Amino acid sequence: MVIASISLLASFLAVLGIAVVLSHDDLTTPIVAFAQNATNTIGQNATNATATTVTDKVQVSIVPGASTLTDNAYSPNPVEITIGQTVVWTNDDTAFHTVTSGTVGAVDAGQVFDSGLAGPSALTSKGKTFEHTFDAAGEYPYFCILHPAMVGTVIVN
Ligand SMILES: [Cu+2]
Repeated sequence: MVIASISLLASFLAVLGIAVVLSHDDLTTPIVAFAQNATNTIGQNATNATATTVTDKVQVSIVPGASTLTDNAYSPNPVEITIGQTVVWTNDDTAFHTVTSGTVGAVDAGQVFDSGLAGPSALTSKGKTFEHTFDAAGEYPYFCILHPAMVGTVIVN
């Protein structure tokens, strides 16, 4: 009953903004809380660093029904970026597509970048992504191997 009364009194004083230290053990509580805040701050900084990286990525969608579209199959098109940025293509269609550098039938097609017809970067189904980082200025035409009418351009400034 006495302990309960002390707790009640402490609560009442706490409301008034008066700190009451009931025992030595209570002194450790604020120290632990401070340590947790420090950890959280470090964690948030790490998250911010990741967020900065994300802004260096520019999204391009392979739109639904892309197979029968031409220069509207990739959106936006053209996509304009700056040197060092990464274009991330996402297949938002249900069909299999590619993102292949160059022009249809050119000997150097696919040499700069190519999501390909097999392997982990292949845009075989909806939701799959392929990315390429551009380190030199210029205009980069690209197309879909499976639907050669699908064409796009990346402009790197
Ligand atoms: Cu295609």
